Amino acid sequence: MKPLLALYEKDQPFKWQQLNPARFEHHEDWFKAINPNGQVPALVDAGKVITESTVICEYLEDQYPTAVSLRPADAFDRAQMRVWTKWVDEYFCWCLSTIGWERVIKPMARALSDADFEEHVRKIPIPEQQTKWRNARNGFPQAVLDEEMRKIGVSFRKLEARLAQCTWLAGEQYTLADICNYAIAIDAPMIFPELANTRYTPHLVAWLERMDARPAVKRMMADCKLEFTPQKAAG
Ligand SMILES: N[C@@H](CCC(=O)N[C@@H](CS)C(=O)NCC(=O)O)C(=O)O
Repeated sequence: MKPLLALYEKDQPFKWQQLNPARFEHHEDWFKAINPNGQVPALVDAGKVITESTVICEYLEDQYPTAVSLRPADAFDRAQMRVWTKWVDEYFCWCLSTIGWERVIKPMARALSDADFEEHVRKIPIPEQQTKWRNARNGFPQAVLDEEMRKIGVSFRKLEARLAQCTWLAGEQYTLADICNYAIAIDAPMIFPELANTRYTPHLVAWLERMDARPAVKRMMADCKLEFTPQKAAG
């Protein structure tokens, strides 16, 4: 979702393909020839491959300096933007991801026979991801799930505190920090109503509504019909 949002905000033409994790499409050889990690997203631009969702967003900003700039010109504001993109990549996305894997990948993996599952896992190029698939199939320990839920609560409160101070995460300009965090926090009030709601996190809820209302976000949602977002997974 992050690169798609950046592409729509910058109004750049592109072709896209959604891969289905239930069919392990991202571990097929044709896709591993594009991204040897066997993970989405990957961007192919002028025959070159760019991976890592936040890096792709920065690349789009560098390569296509359109009238819509998703990075502040001011060095301090730009640093704030990167603090927030780093935080979502290193902390926020991981706790949400574990809950998503528990709720969606686990049943998906359990639907396969032991032999079929192991055959798919053998095609996963990153050993840590192989372990994650196996852990998901076994079910994450309750202590791990509890800790991840605690971190999700910490994350929502952190976003709430920031958004009580500024309109957007990097300050007064809409930036990649908003795109990268929205891609993870979207639907938080629906999926975690006890942690994200108008009473406890009103500024977070208002920011999500501001994001939902952006014309580029609406166009992206209408055109792309995302079926495998972490939010849908977690929900
Ligand atoms: N750090 C990478 C993470 C990519 C990632 O975790 N992709 C997930 C989907 S959101 C994936 O392809 N998972 C499948 C797998 O690892 O088997 C990024 O931000 O692009």
